[in-house]
Amino acid sequence: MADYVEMWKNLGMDLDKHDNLCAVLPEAFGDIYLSQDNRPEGMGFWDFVVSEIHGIRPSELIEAQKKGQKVFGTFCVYVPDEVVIAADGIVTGLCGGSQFWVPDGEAVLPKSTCPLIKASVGARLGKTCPFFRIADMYVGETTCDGKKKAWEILGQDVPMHIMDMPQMKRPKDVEKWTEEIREFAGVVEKFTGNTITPEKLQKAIHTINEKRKALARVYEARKADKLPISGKDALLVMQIAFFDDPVRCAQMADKLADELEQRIKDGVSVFPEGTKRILVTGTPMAIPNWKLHHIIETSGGAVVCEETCTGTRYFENTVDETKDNLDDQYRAIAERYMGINCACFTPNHGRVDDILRLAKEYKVDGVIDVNLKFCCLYDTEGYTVEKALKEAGIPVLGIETDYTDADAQQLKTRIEAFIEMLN
Ligand code: BJ8
Repeated sequence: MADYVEMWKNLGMDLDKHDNLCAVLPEAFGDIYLSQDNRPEGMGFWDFVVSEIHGIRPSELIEAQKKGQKVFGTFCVYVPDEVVIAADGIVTGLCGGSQFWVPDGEAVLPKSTCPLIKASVGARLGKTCPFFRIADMYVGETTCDGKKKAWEILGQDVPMHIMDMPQMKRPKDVEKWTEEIREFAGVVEKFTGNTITPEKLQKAIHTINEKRKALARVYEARKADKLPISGKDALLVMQIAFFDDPVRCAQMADKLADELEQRIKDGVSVFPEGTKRILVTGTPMAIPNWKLHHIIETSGGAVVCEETCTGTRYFENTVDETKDNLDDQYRAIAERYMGINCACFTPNHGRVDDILRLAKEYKVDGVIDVNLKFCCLYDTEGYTVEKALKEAGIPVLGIETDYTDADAQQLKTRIEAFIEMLN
């Protein structure tokens, strides 16, 4: 990695602690990623982003700030990037995916909080992630109880806007979410000093739709009988999509998709024939949480799709681009986002339908339903998900895990047995 020490110092980071993180990440990435055979050449870009993860994009963001742009940090796929971009702002995803940040989160949160929340709070308060230092404003949402309370703590340290998520999907809830988006637009306009016009919003909607379509192409390639890309690599693309520049991200995902489509034509596969195809469902996997995918793909399985927020929930469905006034545009944005099926909604039949559909589309042999420890929402919904899968005759394994390696061996044993059973 190039020398970014001065930048990190100026961001008020804890350099000694941060050095420890920088020391372990390359080795982990080498073991998990670079050890894979026959990876697509197009992964070079995404590997490069990881190799410079706390340097290159943070310095781009700082340069943009110097030119007057504001950076908004988000934690959930319901927060509409389009609105921020229409006001010349920049969005960066902030969910923490490393155990490294958990102890600093546990200093202020109960241990029985989900690791994603603990890591996100810890990354800010421990001063060990440049993205958390750079963001001018955080945007939270009222999805789960743990997050709601975490916002109150983070809000003492950084400007914070919270979007009030509906908990149901009735027409009046879509109405409410439309209003919430309109209010968010007002906050963003005030914070950036820029006005959102229908033209600017239309352009922003198009930008994010293009990114969604490019990511969807990468996923489409994973439906092929011969898999042109591993699940680990596809997951990495998704994780980086949360914080990279959206236009560049779309270009690089399209380039990768071109290569994958060619690989399909050429019959190139990264897995031996007969490798069992696994759909992963459940809680999101923020970077650098590669644990489950690595275990599955070193246990005789291949992850062919993720029904998670670091998967299909992030890119499926686009916003209607034909609307030409703000009222209709906010409504169109609300409708697209309310189509995402997070376990925070009740009832949430749409998610079960999605899982059954994806299992068919990606021709899966089995499903692994993963829950981050202490996420009550996905844990509880696991009952309904697993029941529906069993009724459909699709083998399913429910697991619960966190960011530590303490259960890695035990998980490997269970996953190996599950894949063996699929044979
Ligand atoms: S749309 S999944 S990104 S809320 S933080 S709910 S794991 S206890 S992340 Fe999420 Fe938005 Fe839903 Fe997706 Fe559970 Fe943890 Fe809460 Fe979590």
